[in-house]
Amino acid sequence: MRRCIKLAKKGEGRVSPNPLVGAVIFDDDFNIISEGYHEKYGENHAERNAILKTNVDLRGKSIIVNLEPCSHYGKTPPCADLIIEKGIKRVVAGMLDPNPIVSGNGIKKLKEAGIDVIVGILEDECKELNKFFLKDFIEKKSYVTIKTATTLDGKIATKTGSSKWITDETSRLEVQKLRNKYDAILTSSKTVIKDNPSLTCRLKNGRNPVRIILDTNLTTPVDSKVYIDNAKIIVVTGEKTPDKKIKEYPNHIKFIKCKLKNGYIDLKMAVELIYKEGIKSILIEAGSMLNKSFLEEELADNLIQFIAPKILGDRSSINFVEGFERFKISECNNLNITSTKRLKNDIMLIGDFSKNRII
Ligand code: AOF
Ligand code: ZN
Repeated sequence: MRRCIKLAKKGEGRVSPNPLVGAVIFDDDFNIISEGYHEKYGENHAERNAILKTNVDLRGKSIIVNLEPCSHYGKTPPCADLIIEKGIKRVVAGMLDPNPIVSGNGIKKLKEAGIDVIVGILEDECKELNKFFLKDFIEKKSYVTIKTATTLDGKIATKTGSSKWITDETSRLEVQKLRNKYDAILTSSKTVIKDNPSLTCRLKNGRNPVRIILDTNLTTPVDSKVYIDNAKIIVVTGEKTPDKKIKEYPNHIKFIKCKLKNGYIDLKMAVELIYKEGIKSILIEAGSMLNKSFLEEELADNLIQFIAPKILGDRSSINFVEGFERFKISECNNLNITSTKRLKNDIMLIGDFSKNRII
């Protein structure tokens, strides 16, 4: 199953809104006969790729896959049918498919054909792998992650705005990998004005995510780097923003008008509108105010914090979340840590916000 998960990850950034799936076929002595993964949206599923890659007679063999094989005619015929047709005798699946047209039906079909089926191997890891897909099918919402890079004392910049660089180059490479994985990166007009980031993915063979800018009154310069046309760009603006002002921007930008709340974009509504654009996962790369608003409204599922072994210690420097008035520890936003990774000199901490946990 770990091998399946590893294979599945090769499809990151390429298969959305479909799941990440890997499949391995093996014999009774656990020799691997073939393997495959879902490589690209709309193309063959993992099981089909693994099966079609080999000329070996698969009768009596076993297949392991991190998601229940499908039972429906979609862009390709059902994987369950192909497994049956090839005479495979055992199927091991990591988890059931949350997609209602499949959920349980794939397993049923296989069992009815006399195949030995086992479900739920490394289930938590399989769910973690496909958390965007689960969020989509279970809650009909985009999966939201806040990414930040801080000192040990939680600072993202000095009071004069100096922030280059808090984390080292290995951490910054991880950020590029994240950009390759999420459907979209979201930031604020404030960050665009202050840092003029490009928010592209600069990995070799990487792909650019959709870039989303929240710009209540359209104050970002029309020639900001983020507006350069090599990926889809969405600007969420206030419902009263005049069309005349929108027309000043490059016309490849998609504008979405959104209700305001206390003078700013209503984040709950913005996230719903973004989901309607087909975006299933959002990586927030912004500053302390937007981070705070996402926490306040409990709209974030996940936090990825790169922590550098530096202490700034200045009271006026900028925290990665700012603006709460809280008096009790019981008022904190709590996280369940899902992983910690030591990078060169930094730590990458990943956690789910407890309130929004779907796994
Ligand atoms: C995948 N890749 O390896 C598996 C999937 O639109 P379709 O026809 O490609 O079907 C997508 C559905 O198929 C998806 O929502 C999931 O329920 C099921 N399994 N999908 O894209 C795969 N095994
Ligand atoms: Zn399938």
